[in-house]
Amino acid sequence: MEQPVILVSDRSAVRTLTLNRESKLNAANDDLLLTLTDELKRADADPSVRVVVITGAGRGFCAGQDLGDVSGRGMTFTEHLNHTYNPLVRTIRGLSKPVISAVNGVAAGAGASLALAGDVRLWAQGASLIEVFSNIALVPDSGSTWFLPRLVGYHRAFELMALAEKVRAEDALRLGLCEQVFPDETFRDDVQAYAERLATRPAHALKLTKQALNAALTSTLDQALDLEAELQQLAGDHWEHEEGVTAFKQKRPAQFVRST
Ligand code: T3D
Repeated sequence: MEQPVILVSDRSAVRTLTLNRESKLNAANDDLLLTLTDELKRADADPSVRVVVITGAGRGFCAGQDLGDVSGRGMTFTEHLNHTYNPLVRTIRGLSKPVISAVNGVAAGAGASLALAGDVRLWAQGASLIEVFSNIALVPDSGSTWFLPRLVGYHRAFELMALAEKVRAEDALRLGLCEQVFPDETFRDDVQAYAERLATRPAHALKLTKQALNAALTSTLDQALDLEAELQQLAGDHWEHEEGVTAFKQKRPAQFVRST
């Protein structure tokens, strides 16, 4: 029987979506990309989910486009990107809940873009990232040209893309490509613990924070100040704010998770 391309599992308020084409280092075919996008939307709509984790089965995170699945697909490159990768990246960035890219192993090509696209990037010690596109004479896509220079600057991004050099976890941390590196042996448990901690934070405020940060990446200071003022009203009117202030005054931890 054929394996599902995306494994879906829930623990506490954390939904984990696992890319599941292990023998190809989770290289992406259309089924994987479209299913992942659908599952992200499903997680966003599910009130029991507060954090989404994207990770890979086996020793790879994602080796990018499945190079055995390209010919005869009946689409131009532009059409294919607009049909698969671009909606996926837009869905991750637009999700109202935090998305963790849990990079368990090699992330190459569009897999590197996925590794960068999460709100939080957690890496295993043995993980690596390669902007591998130039090895097959393609242009970095799926957001890599947008994410990488914002993280490391134009020149470092160009070098990584032109030479397709492997970035290992220690350097990724130094360069700001990830927030935390965990030992390989405990990686999946460490990711779960991190995600559960994030799930206790105020979901509504984080949704607005994500909205503000995404907008700020392409806005002026004036626009950012205006949007902050608008979103702060929404946050201030929400019960989470009242709970946070009350908890502070009562010298107890705030309880931001409520059964509705
Ligand atoms: O719309 C469009 O099509 C444009 C979009 C493009 C987006 C892209 O992502 S373009 C970039 C595509 N990806 C690549 O070029 C990466 C190719 N893979 C590699 O360079 C290497 O496999 C890695 C550096 C990722 C890992 O190397 P290593 O030595 O750890 O593993 P390996 O032995 O090369 O790979 C293990 C298996 O996975 C192997 O299969 P085998 O020989 O054991 O049967 C290998 O063929 C397979 N595999 C790895 N990457 C891909 C793949 N199979 C198909 N497609 C792959 N991308």
